[in-house]
Amino acid sequence: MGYKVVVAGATGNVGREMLNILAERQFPVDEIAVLASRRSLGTEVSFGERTLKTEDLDTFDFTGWDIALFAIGSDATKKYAPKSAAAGCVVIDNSSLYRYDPDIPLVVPECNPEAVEQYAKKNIIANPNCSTAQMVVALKPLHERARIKRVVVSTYQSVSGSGKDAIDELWDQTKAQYNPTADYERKVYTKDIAFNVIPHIDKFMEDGSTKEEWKMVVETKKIVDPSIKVTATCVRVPVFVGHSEAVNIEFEEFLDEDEARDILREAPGVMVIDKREDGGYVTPRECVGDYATFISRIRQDSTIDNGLNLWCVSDNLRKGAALNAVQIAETLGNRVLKKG
Ligand code: 11C
Repeated sequence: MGYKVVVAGATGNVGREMLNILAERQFPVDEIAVLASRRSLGTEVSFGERTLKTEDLDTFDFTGWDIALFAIGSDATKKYAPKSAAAGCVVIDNSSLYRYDPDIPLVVPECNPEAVEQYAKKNIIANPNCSTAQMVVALKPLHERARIKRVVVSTYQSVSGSGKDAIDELWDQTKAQYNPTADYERKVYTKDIAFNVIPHIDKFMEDGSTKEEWKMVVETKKIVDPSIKVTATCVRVPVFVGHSEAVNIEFEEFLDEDEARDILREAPGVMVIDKREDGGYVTPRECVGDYATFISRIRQDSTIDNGLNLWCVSDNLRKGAALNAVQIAETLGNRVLKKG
């Protein structure tokens, strides 16, 4: 016996990936419902070999369904997640709405799988921000060995993190550079994204940081260890899919770069590609469609006693969103619901 699964926001980038990954990983699905807002109603989406028609999120009755994967943004989540949770259908939510609620677990299954067991307080489990998810997969095994004190991270985030309109904006602006008669309008970003980089993701906070940077700080603490200090600079780059991060880590104990490489080679969800030669590292184009978080450029930071640098790349729509959500569903199934 399997699960009755709902995917809300099934026509978006992340919703479609959720369906792909449920099918690819053969998640035990007995029945599936794909939900969309009224404006996308009737749109067809693929689930393995099947084509499914979307149903209306607004009128859907969650009673009798087991798990709902939500990829609909915070405002819609606020309206529909409590409906699902109250009907007994556990929500795994990709928005930021519930991540910081102490009664709601924030889970990356490679790091804190046991946290799913806290789901019942509100029948909701939160999925982290994409830039946090890939970083903590690398941090957690290193923290277990040498205790991380502080992380300094700079991100290079793809436009797919801002949704489909941002993908179109990069595409249109890029074409317009070579065709002076082509016109484009800036809709998503406040500066040009083609042939440029923008040090601004999400809204500005009072202290001058952005909400994306704040999320990396707060979510790393909640998932790995509240004692870890994180400082982040998040930057949008003209890449379609795949977020990259340059991560500097200061440990309490000395950790040799070779040992760190060995630890990461054994770590779940991590693939080390670190050859110290031309091309012996991973770039975002190579990680698209993959499940792993790729780690390259592992090296000692000789400016401090116990420091390492590394380069971390992952498919932000997969590990950063849809894959992690499906892994949470798998973990919930294996540890708690136990069907399938
Ligand atoms: C970006 N990380 O790349 C964002 C997208 O909190 O789930 C995901 C925002 C979130 O723009």
